[in-house]
Amino acid sequence: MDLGQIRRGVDMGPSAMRYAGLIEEIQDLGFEVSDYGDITIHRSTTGSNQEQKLRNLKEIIKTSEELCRELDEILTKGGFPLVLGGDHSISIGSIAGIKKHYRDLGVIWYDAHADLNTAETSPSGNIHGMSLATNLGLGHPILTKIGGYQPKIKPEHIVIIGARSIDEGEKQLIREKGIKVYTMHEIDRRGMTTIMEETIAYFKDRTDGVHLSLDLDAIDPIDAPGVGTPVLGGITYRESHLAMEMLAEAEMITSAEFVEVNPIIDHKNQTANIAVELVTSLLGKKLI
Ligand code: 6HN
Ligand code: MN
Ligand code: MN
Ligand code: MN
Repeated sequence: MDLGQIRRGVDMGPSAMRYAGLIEEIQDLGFEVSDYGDITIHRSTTGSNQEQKLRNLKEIIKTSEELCRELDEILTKGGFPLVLGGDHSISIGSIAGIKKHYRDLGVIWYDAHADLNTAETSPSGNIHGMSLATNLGLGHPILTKIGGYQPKIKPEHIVIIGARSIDEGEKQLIREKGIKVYTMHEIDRRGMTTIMEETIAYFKDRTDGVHLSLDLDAIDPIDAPGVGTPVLGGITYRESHLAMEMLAEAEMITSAEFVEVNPIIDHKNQTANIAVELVTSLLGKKLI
């Protein structure tokens, strides 16, 4: 889906990751893979595109409800859901389906942005910048109630990692709700090892499952250029592998999504390749 923002192409992200060998790489690790295929997106050619404050709201709701049902089904069958984006608005549907299976779901939001806007604070009207707020139960009720309930996530069950572009309204919300954020400043200053150790310890006693929502724009655009909203000064390629490897070692992650890969902007599928590599590190691939 690419309806959560304006730049076209991010709906091709899942194909790019499949072409980069995602399924084969996961199978090589010894897992059985069921590819549920793509969800059909109903892009309206008229009408709701004109909605400035919540662009493509109706279509995003439809897609989110469907994604929610599919993830509910995968978890009921005992699978590990791995969701491929698409822009970050897909996390509204994915977390709606996943949270049904946990009492206290933790979320790691690995992103250059906080995605904590609502229609009132958003500078763009793009719903991908509102997805974490929606999961907190903030914003338009038709969005926050996907799956028939809200909120999905408590503020104390969120850790944001890699943030470096946060809007004024989002800063206010972070302070107000006391959301844990490791900005690039903390990562530079204290190192990824410490940040991941703290994140893992933080979730250990608080949650009964942890979802990783990884926006490829968390990574520096030098390494991951194929994203719609690049921000200079990001997490390095190697730091990102380290983060995934530490999560794998902690056996903490119960579901994941990799979003915002845009092949039109990418160089030779580099960003999709990195996404696939990070998936394999998250699933336990070791260097030796
Ligand atoms: N993403 N904060 C900006 C906005 O429009 O709300 C950018 C959001 C980017 C969202 O990367 O998932
Ligand atoms: Mn391969
Ligand atoms: Mn995001
Ligand atoms: Mn982002």
